[in-house]
Amino acid sequence: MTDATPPIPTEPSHCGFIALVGIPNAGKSTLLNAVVGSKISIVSPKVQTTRQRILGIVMEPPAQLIFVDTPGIFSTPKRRLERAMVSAAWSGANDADLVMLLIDAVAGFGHEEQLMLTRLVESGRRLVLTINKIDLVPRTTLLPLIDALTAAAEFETVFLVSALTGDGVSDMRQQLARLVPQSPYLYPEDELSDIPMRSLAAELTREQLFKALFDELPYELMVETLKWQEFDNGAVRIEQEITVTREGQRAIILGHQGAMIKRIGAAARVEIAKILDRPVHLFLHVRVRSDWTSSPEAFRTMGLEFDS
Ligand SMILES: Nc1nc2c(ncn2[C@@H]2O[C@H](COP(=O)(O)OP(=O)(O)OP(=O)(O)O)[C@@H](O)[C@H]2O)c(=O)[nH]1
Ligand SMILES: [Mg+2]
Repeated sequence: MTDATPPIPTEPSHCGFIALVGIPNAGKSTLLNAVVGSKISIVSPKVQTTRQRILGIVMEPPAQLIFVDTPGIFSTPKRRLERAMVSAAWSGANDADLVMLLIDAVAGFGHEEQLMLTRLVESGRRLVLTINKIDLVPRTTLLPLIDALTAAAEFETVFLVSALTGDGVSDMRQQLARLVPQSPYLYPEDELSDIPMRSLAAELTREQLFKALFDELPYELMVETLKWQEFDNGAVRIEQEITVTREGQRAIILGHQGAMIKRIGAAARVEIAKILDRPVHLFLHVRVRSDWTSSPEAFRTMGLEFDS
């Protein structure tokens, strides 16, 4: 006869994908970084910053929350790149267990949000609502906004957050942990994202290009990490290529006597070194390729579908 001790009851684990969708600039990437607690996805005051789906993985035991940052959705994508981005956002939404509609409290519930919400309701996905940027509006404006949105669709819950200050973010994590389905964890517990370091490093350079150039930033710009060499002393040598479509854009990025590219490189190097936690030597080249936006290979590099 064995004297078996009864198994210790353990809580079943939960795990699910939560897609962050919203119009460009709603603060999806800022929120992703805030929930993960690390810079995974780049952010800028300009619209259409995020180009591909990026996962942010959060442990909230007994749940693992897999957030999916997506490009901003808008109803009139014209260029091939825009179409590919909007399409990547919709497929992020369609693959998720929960879709989080992110509404910018300042922008409110406008026409674009209405179109998006109609399509989300038609998709039959489970929806949660997040009003972001609450640091920018008086509290009294929030209630009518929530009323209008909850009248238009059924949301399982409503969050009020400021992704920038972090207000409401930890409460959001805890509540979402109860909403994702029962499932084993799908990623290792110490993983923060699925984005390869080479791609994140390229994204961090793209972020500095946004910051430095702002209004002069060419829309058709791509950054790619070409070489990555690790040395015994811990340092990393990274070579990246910035591709633009016209010579004039190249000149803007280089700046007078190369001053602009030097500044961008220095700032990007600091950001990349922060994430890698080791010394970084960064080398940037700018090339002109007038037709890169009609190259299927370039889209693949960016993680986008060419024929969207
Ligand atoms: N004041 C304030 N600003 C915010 C907040 N969240 C985001 N922002 C700002 O809004 C701008 C856009 O933020 P992003 O996170 O890049 O927005 P996004 O929705 O990812 O944009 P796309 O990738 O272009 O679709 C940035 O300037 C952020 O600093 C917030 O809670 N409060
Ligand atoms: Mg973004």
